[in-house]
Amino acid sequence: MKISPNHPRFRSLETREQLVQGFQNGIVAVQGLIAHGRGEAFDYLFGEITPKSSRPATRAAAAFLLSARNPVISINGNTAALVPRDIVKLARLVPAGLEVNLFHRSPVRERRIGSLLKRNGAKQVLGVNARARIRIRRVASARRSVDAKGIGDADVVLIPLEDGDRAEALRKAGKAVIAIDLNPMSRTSRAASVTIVDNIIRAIPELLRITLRMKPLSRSRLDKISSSFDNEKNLARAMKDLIHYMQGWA
Ligand code: PTJ
Repeated sequence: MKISPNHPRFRSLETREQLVQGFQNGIVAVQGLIAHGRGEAFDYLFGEITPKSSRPATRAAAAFLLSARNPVISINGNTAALVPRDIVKLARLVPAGLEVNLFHRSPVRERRIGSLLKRNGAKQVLGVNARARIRIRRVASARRSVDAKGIGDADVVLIPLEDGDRAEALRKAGKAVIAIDLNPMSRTSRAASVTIVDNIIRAIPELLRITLRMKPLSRSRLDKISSSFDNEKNLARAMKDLIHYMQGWA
């Protein structure tokens, strides 16, 4: 479907279209369309703009990524369909590994997502036909199985649009977890070390921009930014952003 850029809901409709095409091309799980609907509802309540609270979270996320020993970005179907180019650029900039890790696991979809990332400039994609896999304890889904060289060995993991179960398990495994989730109340948001409460279509380009700007900072400066970030307090700010926008309607 061709959407006119003059339509007042152009960006939202275009995003839906990207996901539908991603589903038709075997990238997005059918459940991914439902998950997007939940995210979209929150985005609507935030006024479809980046909440103020996401700025300190984005800075903290960049600091964690840039100072990590082995940072890895976990890729699911929705992420691959919505931000393939920028997520690869971010991985190359940090540099961080890219690992396909699906909730609704299928080897065919893993391979398709891997090829899509490669077409967008990724040199190596982990998690596709991986021989050396290990299991993360306390995860009750297919996401428990991770690449031993990727998420298995990572000290910092970026998990856009994740389920709470694995976010909690990754923290328990001693990893720093960066989540991107429009729902500030989700289990993922609360379990993460840093949660960027924003739509992934805005959050990843912004994270890319901030990471580029922070890349020259010293290790001690990065450590100061990451250690002074308080996720619980920042999620409370995100709730205030949401209430503030909704009060404008009352
Ligand atoms: O491709 P797969 O098989 O790995 O599956 C991916 C989905 C997204 C289907 C899977 O991870 C899933 O079921 O996720 P959940 O548990 O529904 O959680 C998705 C979270 O992401 C929810 O809290 C949504 O509010 C949030 N969300 C959805 N769309 C966006 C979003 N957050 C930011 N930006 C979005 N565009």
